[in-house]
Amino acid sequence: AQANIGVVGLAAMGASLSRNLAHHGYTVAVCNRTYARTEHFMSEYADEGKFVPAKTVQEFVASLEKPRMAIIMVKAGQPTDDVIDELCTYMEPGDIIVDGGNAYFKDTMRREKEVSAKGIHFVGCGVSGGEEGALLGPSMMPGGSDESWKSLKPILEAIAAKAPDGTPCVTHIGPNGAGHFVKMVHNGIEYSDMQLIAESYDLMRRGLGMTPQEIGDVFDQWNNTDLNSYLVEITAQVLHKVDDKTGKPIVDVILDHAGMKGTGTWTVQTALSLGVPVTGIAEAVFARGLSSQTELREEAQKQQFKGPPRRFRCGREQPRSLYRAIRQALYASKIVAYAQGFNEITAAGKEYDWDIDLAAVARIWRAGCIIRAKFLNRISDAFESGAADVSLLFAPYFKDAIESCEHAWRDVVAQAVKHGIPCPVFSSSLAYFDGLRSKRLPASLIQGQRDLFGAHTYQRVDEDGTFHVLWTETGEPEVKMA
Ligand code: NBP
Repeated sequence: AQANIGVVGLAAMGASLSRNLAHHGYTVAVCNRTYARTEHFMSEYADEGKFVPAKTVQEFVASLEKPRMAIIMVKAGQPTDDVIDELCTYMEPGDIIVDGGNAYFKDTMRREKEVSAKGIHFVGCGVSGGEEGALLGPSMMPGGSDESWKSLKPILEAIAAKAPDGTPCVTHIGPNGAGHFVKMVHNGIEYSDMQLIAESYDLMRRGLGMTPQEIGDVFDQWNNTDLNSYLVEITAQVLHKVDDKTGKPIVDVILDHAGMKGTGTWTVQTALSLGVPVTGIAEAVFARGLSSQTELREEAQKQQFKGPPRRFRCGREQPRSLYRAIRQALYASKIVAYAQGFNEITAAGKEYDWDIDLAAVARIWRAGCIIRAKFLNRISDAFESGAADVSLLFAPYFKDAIESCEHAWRDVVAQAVKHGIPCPVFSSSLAYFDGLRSKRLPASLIQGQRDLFGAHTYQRVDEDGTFHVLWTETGEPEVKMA
């Protein structure tokens, strides 16, 4: 045995992670289903550190020192199961398999059960930050046994991104699927963050008639505020970019169909089954879905639906105050999206018996991942102090922030609706906030309806127990459906 750790799968992510490990002084065994990829890797990067290339999984396992640690970085789904099966053939009790792919957390729970039954540790580890993160330092969310964490901790801390205060962006999230669950919610929040930025851009572009360059400048300014984040920074970069071929802003040349790989959808499906409203994330996923419904959108164009003029009518000074208002709407909606995402993690923690430290989760998202942002410091402080135990929105800092943004937030949503510019995440986040702060909701009427048509029963405000109204003398609904 010559290698400290190994990586199976040398496509973009696996190659970068292997190099990152080698840059930190580890001897890394590398293996890929198609050996040509391993040869290519060695020809490109062999001089960056100590690598032990293996032609087969058997050779790969034999090259690892004990307890063996192997990180899988292959396509999620069946390929991951195939690699796990092969590794298990040659590994021994006490060895550790880490799946760094984007696995669905329930697959990770199943795999952990199967692999740990053989005495081998299985760690489902969310890895965020794409190829660059994997190379220079990702944010990592490992889930698995305490024992495996003891062995992995020094290595993962060495290769992880470092937050501005120097803390490594990795923590033991919890048992079995906890790490991949938190990574999934991270991606869901990423969807809402991106959609909110896109809605802000659209309001400035179509509502205020600003150019991409001007809007890019606004995002640059916003990056010096509470909104400071990687996504705001790269948004300015995209908006400032001019297409080489046409000389037009690149944003006008790119087709307006947003792609997705499924983690946003999982976040929403899981939230639905846990009964947690994640309206901001859901609307962001649906907005991408609508953007890609090419035929439907083309047909809609042919209908030539009438609508209000999209351009806001405003005086010379008004645009400046409007884009200030848009910034506040963005900040308030962003806080709601994070509050909802953390609520989903809390609910899953209860459902699956994971004891997840939410302050630690916020801390490891401060660098290396796509949603890295200054305000995650505030979020970790809020969870640390216990002020956000029920909802992030109730922590004093965020309550103040929402209250100071509220007027502008309503104004922006009202303007958007009035002028026919869709802002699904701005408006659904506001509706969530208004629902939350309402003492009574019209759900009482819905319960009445349910009791009438289906005898679903109801509960009373003034007495414990379950009740049913005899809505008619015969007990049958009076109004029969046709
Ligand atoms: P891909 O997701 O494109 O997968 C390609 C790798 O999977 C190649 O090494 C390929 O081997 C291997 N593979 C396949 Br396909 N089927 C296999 C099988 N049956 N047995 C063994 N190996 C198999 O690679 P990636 O983009 O580097 O992503 C790796 C993982 O990291 C994925 O789960 C992805 O979701 C996750 N992730 C990606 C990003 C990102 O930004 N790309 C970010 C975070 C997480 P071959 O060379 O023989 O075809």
